[in-house]
Amino acid sequence: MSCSNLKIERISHSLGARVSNVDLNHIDDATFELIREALYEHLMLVFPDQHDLEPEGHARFMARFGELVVHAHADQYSDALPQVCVLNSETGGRADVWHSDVTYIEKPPIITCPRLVYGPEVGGETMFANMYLAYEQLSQPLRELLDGLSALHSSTIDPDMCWEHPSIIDHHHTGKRALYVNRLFTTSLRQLRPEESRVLLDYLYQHSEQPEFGTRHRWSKGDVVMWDNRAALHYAVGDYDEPRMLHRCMVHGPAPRGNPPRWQRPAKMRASSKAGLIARSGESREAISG
Ligand SMILES: O=C(O)CCC(=O)C(=O)O
Ligand SMILES: [Fe+2]
Repeated sequence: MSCSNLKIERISHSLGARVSNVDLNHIDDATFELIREALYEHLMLVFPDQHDLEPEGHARFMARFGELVVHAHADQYSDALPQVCVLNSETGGRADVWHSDVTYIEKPPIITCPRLVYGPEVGGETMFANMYLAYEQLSQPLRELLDGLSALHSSTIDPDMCWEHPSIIDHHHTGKRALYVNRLFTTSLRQLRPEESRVLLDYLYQHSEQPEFGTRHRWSKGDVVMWDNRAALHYAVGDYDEPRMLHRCMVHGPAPRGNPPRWQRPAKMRASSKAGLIARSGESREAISG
C-alpha cells in the first residue's frame, strides 16, 4: 500500500494516534519511516483491522524496528517464533500495575507491540501515560534533584534480575527528557535513604499516573497497538472475567542514557525496624512478567 494513503489521527491530548489505511503485512520503506516517526511523535499507535496479521507477519513487521527480544519469563508462541510471546489472562498474563516493560535489565525494550487474539466484549482496556509530560510538569527543583539520582529496577519474578538506570533519561531517538521510574519494577532511588526513596517514588508514581498525562485504549478484534517503551507507561485494566489473549513482540535497544548520579549512596544505616519494613515492602509486589 502506498504511503500516501496512510492516515494518522491523534486520539487524545496527551499521547496516542490511530493509524489506518495500512496493512502491516505489506509495508514499503517510506510507509515504515512514517510509522516510526509517528510512534516517536505520539508514543502509542493503534492499527485497527489487522485481521490477516499472523504471528509470522507480526514478527516480520516488528523486526524492521530492530532485533526482537526473547522474554526470559513469558510464554513463547512457538520454538520457531520465540520472539512472539503469549499473554494469556487465564495463565497469569495480566499486568494491572503501571509499568514499562522489562526495565530490570541493562537494555530494556524500546518498543512493545501486542496484537489482540481474543478478548472480552467489554473491558480489558489498556491505559497509557506520557512520561515526557510527567517530566516536564515536575517543578524545576525536583527535576534537578532527580537528575542526580539513579533508580534500581528489579524483576518481580526473579529479584536477582535487577539493574540501575538514571531516573531521568534522554530518549535515544528524540533526545527529549523523560521520567523513567515505574510502580511495578522500580524499587528504590539509590542515593536516598529508604524512607526518603519510598516517599519520593510514591509521589512520582502518583504524579505520572494522573489522567491528564494518559489515554485508554478499548480493544477491538484485529487491533495491533504499539508503544514507545521508554517514554510511555501502560496498565492493563483487570476488570473482566472472560479469556483474553495477546501476542506480543518487543524490540531491543540501547541502555537508557542519562546523567550519572551526583551523590554517593548513603552510608549503611543502623538496623532500624522502620527501614527493614520499607525495604521488605518490595516483596509484596505481585509476580508480573511485564
Ligand atoms: O494486556 C495488556 O493490555 C498489556 C499487557 C502488557 O503489559 C504488555 O503487553 O506489556
Ligand atoms: Fe507490559
